Amino acid sequence: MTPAGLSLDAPLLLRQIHALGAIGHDAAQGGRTRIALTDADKAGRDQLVRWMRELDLDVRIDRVGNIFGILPAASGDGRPLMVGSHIDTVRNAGALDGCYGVLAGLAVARAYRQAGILPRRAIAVGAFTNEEGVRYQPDMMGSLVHAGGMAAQAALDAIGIDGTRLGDELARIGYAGDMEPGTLVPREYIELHIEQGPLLEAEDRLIGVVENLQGISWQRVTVTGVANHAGTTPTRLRHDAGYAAAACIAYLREQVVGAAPATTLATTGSLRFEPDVINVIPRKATFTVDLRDPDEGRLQAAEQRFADFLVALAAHEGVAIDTERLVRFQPVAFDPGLADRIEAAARRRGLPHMRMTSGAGHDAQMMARIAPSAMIFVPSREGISHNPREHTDDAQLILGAQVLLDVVQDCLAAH
Ligand code: HGY
Ligand code: MN
Ligand code: MN
Repeated sequence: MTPAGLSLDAPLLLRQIHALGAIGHDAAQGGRTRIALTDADKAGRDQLVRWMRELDLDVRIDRVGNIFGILPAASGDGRPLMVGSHIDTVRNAGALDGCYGVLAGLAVARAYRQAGILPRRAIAVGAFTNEEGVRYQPDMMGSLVHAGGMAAQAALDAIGIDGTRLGDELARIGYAGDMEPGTLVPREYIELHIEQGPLLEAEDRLIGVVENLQGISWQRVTVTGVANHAGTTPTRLRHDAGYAAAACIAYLREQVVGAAPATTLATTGSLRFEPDVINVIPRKATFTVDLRDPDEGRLQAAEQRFADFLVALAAHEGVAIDTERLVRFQPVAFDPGLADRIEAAARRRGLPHMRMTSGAGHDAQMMARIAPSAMIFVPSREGISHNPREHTDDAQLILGAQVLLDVVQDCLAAH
């Protein structure tokens, strides 16, 4: 039992994780897909709101569809403590990314309800819109707007990779709320999340005390060459957009990542050729570049090296290369005091833990702009995520949620 006699309903937390994971599930692929503002995302949102109402939380929805379930304070009007994450997913995702943190937040609120007590300050459980940024960029969009880093109107006017307008889709699924984003300014924000990487498992730790989060640079690159016959066009006369794209991907791995400290990461997750026909030299290649590094200087150096390479490649291959910046977030340091509370909670429970950097982007990096924020990680089996094989043992999930409840109570006891 935790200090104030609050206890988590662990079986219900696990049932809700599985139930939410079943929404948008594709048995053939093995995962679930609830891309932001699709019907599947709506179904997930509807289920979350039902669970919030079952706990008699005050459900508030803001203009960009961020959902908050608020457990009121026993008295007084101190700023709320906020926990949360996201419930939108990438394509064919695991069941835990984001969802675990939101549902563990509900479990924290439920612990108070089941004990028949109210917290000293209100507890807000947040589910932010479009954390994944798959359909509409940037990622972490809902929390970015909440934190004042993007105007609500700009988010509503964002055009997706499918040509839809975010605000239209939000209205279509019935989550165009009326609360002004950023209305809820928490005194602290704590996000529980799976690590999505291999470190905790490799180090045989159960809790990650996340001190910082690496910088993220997303861009879309468009190469325009000349379509031509695959059988009649000598190599020296080609302006092959497909080859140029492949050269970029190879350069990123060999020269940008290979020549940099081990911390720089480069990923091309999306690549499209036109006309995408076996015997036609591609006239166009459109691909994405995701660069990350915990150090801002190294991230800038990686961006610059790649930009210089594109200029030289365009000249050498006789193609045009255009880039469009989609996302750029600097590395973020979380609140040392909150990190200390997380570490103390893990230590009190005798849980092996370690301090670490987050490789993935999270809503906490946006909330850190307006409130002391920190994250708690639990292990991911084989470090796998953004993949149906994403897995964390039930016992590990429960321990993480208990640490979250401990930290919440610790914060509420202090302020
Ligand atoms: O891209 C990320 O790191 C996060 O999953 N949106
Ligand atoms: Mn996530
Ligand atoms: Mn994710």
